[in-house]
Amino acid sequence: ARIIRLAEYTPPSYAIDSVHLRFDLDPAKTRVHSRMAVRRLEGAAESAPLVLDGEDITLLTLKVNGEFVAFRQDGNTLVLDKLPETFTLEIETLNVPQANTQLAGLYMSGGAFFTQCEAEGFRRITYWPDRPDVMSRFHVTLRADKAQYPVLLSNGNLVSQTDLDGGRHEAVWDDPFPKPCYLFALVGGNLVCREQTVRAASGKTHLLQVYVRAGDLDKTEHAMESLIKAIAWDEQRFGLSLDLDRFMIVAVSDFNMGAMENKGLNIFNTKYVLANPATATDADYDGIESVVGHEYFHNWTGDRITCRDWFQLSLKEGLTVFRDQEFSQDLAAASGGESARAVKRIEDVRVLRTAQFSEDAGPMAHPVRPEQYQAIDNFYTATVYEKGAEVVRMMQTLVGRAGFRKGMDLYFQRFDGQAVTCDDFAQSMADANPDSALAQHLAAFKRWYSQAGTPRLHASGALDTAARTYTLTLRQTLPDTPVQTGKQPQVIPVATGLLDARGNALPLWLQGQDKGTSTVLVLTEDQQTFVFEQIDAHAVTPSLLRGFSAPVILDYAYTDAELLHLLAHDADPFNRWEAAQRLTLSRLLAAVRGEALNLDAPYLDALRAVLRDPKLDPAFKELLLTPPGEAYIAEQLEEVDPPRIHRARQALRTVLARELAQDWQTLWDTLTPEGGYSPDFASAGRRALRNLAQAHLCELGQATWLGRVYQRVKDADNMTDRFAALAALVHVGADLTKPALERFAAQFAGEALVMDKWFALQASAPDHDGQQLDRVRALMRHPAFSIHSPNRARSVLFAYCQANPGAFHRADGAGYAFWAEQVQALDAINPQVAARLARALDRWRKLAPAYREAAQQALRTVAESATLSSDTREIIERALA
Ligand code: BAL
Ligand code: ZN
Repeated sequence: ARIIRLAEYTPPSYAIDSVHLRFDLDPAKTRVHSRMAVRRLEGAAESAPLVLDGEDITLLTLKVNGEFVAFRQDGNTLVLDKLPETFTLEIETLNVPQANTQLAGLYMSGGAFFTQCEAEGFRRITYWPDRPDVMSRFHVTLRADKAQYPVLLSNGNLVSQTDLDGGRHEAVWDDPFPKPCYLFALVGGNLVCREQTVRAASGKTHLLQVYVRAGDLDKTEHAMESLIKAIAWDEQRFGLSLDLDRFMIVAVSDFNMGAMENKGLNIFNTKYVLANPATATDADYDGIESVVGHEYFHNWTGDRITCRDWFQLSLKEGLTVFRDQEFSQDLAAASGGESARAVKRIEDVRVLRTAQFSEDAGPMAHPVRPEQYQAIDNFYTATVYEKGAEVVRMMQTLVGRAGFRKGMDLYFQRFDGQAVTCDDFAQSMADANPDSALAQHLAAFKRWYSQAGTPRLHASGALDTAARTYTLTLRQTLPDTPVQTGKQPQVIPVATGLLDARGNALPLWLQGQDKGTSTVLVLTEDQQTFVFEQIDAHAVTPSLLRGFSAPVILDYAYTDAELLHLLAHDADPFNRWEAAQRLTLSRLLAAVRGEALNLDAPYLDALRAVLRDPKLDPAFKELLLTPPGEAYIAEQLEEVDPPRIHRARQALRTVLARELAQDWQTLWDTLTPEGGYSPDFASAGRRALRNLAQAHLCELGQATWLGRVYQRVKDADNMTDRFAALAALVHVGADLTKPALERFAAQFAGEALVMDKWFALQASAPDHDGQQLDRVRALMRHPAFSIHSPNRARSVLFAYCQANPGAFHRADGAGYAFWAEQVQALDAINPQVAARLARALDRWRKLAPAYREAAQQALRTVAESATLSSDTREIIERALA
């Protein structure tokens, strides 16, 4: 397949200033007529050809200024030569939406029409220069049978709706903002909507709509509330107002991604829209709030200012993830105080360290701004999104919140309405804050965009009581990654505090300056020392990288005593959590190495003290008592035996269940619900901790507990508690598991999202008896399973191959053979989803030999299949390279 390189970027030769699109929608034959006003751009040669992309569509007619003209076909592109400076280009194509199983372009779901155009779906609708730096005014006419498709939506404002002959009708939409084609969307179907008019701070009123299938309207309140909060937050925090009269969200059950920020017409996976207490968990409520926020925030960071090319994807994604993280933190803090902010931060860092750090250490390692790709869909990654967000967060750390706002203002002042680059964003931040460390070290800072790999931050400290100094030495190393070696130092902000022996925060003096009790040290060289003065202490424990101030691996030789000290006293809640994680991790790693699991009294006492501390949030306690995940543990090892990791982690849970049994019981008794279900931060935290207690109590295997939990599956008044109870039974593999699962399935057979959870829970269950793969195969034979539905495929295949390492990795290779089968089966249907599943073997080289050989064999099997998509081929080739 062709490799696309950033270094080969050239600007477009032609602009399409406006386009009139007309769709005659029909599942079997949709005609798409497109009339474009085209203009040769300044700087382009008179002989410059116009290159149009197209894929899986039939060209019916092509006219320039009303005349049929000759054109060349080059693979999937049409090339037009000898063009006038300005002209009208008319193209008619035929689409077959019902045959579109890739869910990119125009497709059907549940008898309705939907589109997904990012990144390169528009070319599956009509011929077009499918690149984000071609921005056009879209005017769209939709025609369809009125009875079957009463709702016809596109971007922007509704101009007219008219009945046509033959039971058809027409809707005309006009989007006042020029946009790249990846932001185009249409929806046609039998949908209902919740709507609300809101008045923004600017005084303007806006119509907000959330469209769903009939029967789901009672699950739209939270999405609507989240949207309203997002609008208010963006005005308040960034001075960015909604620029459209109407803003629509449409839910669809078959969707490759989470959601899509099409201008004024966001299309969402139902998973991120639909919620009521009976069907959605607290995590679902949180996910909806953050994804609704995310897509809404794209309206400015993505839609008003978009990417020049797809290498710049993090320009909009890293920034928008940062914005949605800040939104969730601000909302949590508004109801749960500052410690709620820390809880959100910990949750985000957990995702980053699990998904992104492993990506950065594996065959798919790529910079936040990748330099090459075969299939851009493969680069919607944790690196571009989550590490990209960390890069933006470090900018905020270096210039301060107010400085960051100034940088955002300058960015919009300079680039509103344009398609730009990551450099443009960083330059705006630096220029708005000329005295900042960011401006001073901009070139070095921007290596975060160009260098792949997770930096290691090596720290060591020396106390000199005679000189009253504490000298902290920081050194950074950056590993080689595929195709990148010999890296340069990056700019690493290290938020730091120092604790004395009693746990008090020491005043920080650096070069005669008073830095309070927490300061950001900025490491810009390979190695630097920072000398804290006026230190009056006999012992100093450094609290480093507070709030996880940079996406690095911190190497500091903490003793257990120091970690227990930080866990007990650190003013930074993130580092209290981190200290507990480190204490737990070192015990787990010893167990994985084969040592007896030793949960010593000081460690257990520290955990008990946390559980009993009335000042700590339940949500924080829950995070602190949850051991690092299996994938994260695996990353700490040179050679990985996944079932062994699973057993070690399970053994730890069992000991924690036993040793802290009284505390779990107390938590269970005292964290009883207060009033009816509400997804707010405090209530969700109480449920999370109570359900963690319940899971541990079930580990003890007492019949009374298992019976009580079975009863909760039957009568819990909300899905969070019901599902936690079911999960506890599945996890321990109790006799009651089977009836509980059956009862649950009977009750929620009509709720697709709940059934996704039911499938995923079983597919990710521990392999108690060596039969787990057979159970997964049985799940695939369930009448409600369909590999065509991405959510359902993810709920079984991904839950087993990616989220269940202890069961998936088998020395006999049966898990890998299953994976190979499913990757190939999915690839023929939906390459984007298949390529994601393909990544389950990213880290095969780290596996212990028996697994490794079997995994390599499975990878080779997939590599040898003749019909592989470029999406999946790229992943497999990189894994084997
Ligand atoms: N732009 C693709 C989906 C998202 O990141 O919002
Ligand atoms: Zn996004």
